[in-house]
Amino acid sequence: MTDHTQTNLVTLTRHVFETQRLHPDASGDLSLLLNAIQIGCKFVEACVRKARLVHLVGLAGNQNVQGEDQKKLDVLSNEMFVNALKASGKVKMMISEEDEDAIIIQGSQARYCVTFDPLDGSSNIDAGVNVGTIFGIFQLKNHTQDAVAKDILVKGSEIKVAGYCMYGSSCNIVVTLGSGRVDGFTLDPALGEFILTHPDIRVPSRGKIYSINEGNSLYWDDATRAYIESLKNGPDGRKPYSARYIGSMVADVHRTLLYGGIFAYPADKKSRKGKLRILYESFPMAKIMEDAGGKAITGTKRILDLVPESIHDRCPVFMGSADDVEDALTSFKTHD
Ligand code: AHM
Ligand code: MG
Repeated sequence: MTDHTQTNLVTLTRHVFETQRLHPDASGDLSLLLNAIQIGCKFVEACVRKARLVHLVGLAGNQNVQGEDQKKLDVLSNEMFVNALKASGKVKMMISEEDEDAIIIQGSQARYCVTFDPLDGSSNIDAGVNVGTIFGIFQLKNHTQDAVAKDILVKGSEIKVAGYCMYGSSCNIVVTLGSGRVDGFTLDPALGEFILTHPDIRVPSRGKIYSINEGNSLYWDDATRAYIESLKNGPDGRKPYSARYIGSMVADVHRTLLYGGIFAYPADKKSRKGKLRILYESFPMAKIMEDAGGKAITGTKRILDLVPESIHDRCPVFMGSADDVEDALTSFKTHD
């Protein structure tokens, strides 16, 4: 909890406004979008905390004891983000993991598309394991006409703002506003504000932890298998790496960002493009990792150089400490 003798608090809102002031020509639109996202995150955090108590866990379509329809937490979270973003008046298109089609605001003169996964890792929720929200903000090239879904099929390096919120033992937002700096904020429940607790996060250049679903190893390609084997055998005379895998991308990436090492969801014989979705999982996390001094690749290519073929397209992911990701890249070059 915030030290209440400390009166010069840097809240997320203050940080966003201070960053905006560094750009005198900024319209303030991004600040309004981030405000909407922040409200969405506070709402989801409150729901996640009380999910078991108010019967929010379980499947959508169920009825509670009063015979009322229950909404699954990811449905509720999605509605919250869509409504908050719409109400900001600054979004022209939204791409959500929960919606098959792009959500287009007809007649909007806004310039931005927000991509998000409202509740990532939701299969973990019933066990009280960390879940998260992932988001990216892109500026659309053509904002005078109504948007169409293909307007967002752009290179990852076009992403302006990227972030995630982790609902864990504390609630943390980590965000890059595009200037190559990543900051982390912790929700003070008493104030209802995100307070800057992790300024200018830099991922260590090398780590000691690898994070991958090893249950899929039967289906891995030779490059992935050789690389993970090398970590277990103590690469280059170093100690063998430790394995950590939560199965919630936000939590696995958060730990990788703070402690270093590598997080991977590779392509395999079952999932030729891996599992993670480019627009609202891989791109925002790759942007954060790079801005914090790390790297993010598919195995062979930089993730932020990809252009998705469809709004829910997927890509393989290896991200984390620069030296660790370089080693993965070398394995892919060797096993080409
Ligand atoms: P989801 O968007 O359906 O929650 O799936 C994405 C999640 C990621 O958070 C996590 O990295 C991955 O799925 C785990 O998948 P697996 O259970 O196959 O290891
Ligand atoms: Mg997801």
